[in-house]
Amino acid sequence: MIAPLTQEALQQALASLPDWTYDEPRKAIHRRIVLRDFGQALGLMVRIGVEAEKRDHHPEWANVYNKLDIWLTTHDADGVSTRDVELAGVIDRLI
Ligand code: H2B
Repeated sequence: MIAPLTQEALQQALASLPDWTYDEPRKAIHRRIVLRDFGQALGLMVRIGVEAEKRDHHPEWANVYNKLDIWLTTHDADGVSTRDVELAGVIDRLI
C-alpha cells in the first residue's frame, strides 16, 4: 500500500509539471498530447508502455488518431502518488 500525496504535495508536484493538470473525478493527473498522426501517437504509446512496464506502474489513456490523453493515478493509493509524478516526468522526457 502506498499513500496518496497530500493536497500541498500535489500542488507542489503540479508546479513542477506545467503540462499536467489535476482531474478531480478521476483522482489523477492528466496530460493531452497532440502528435502529427496515428503512427507518432502509437510510437509514443509503445515507448511509454515500455517505461511503465519497467516501473510496474501503468497509465490510463485514450487515443484518437493523433491525440493521446494520459491519466496517471495510483490504484493502490486511490489517488495520485509519487509514482505518478515520477512517471509524468518520464513521459515528459519521452515526448
Ligand atoms: N499502475 C497504477 N497506475 N497503479 C497501481 O496501483 C498499479 C499499477 N499497481 N500497476 C501495480 C501495477 C500492481 O497491480 C502490480 C501487482 O504490481
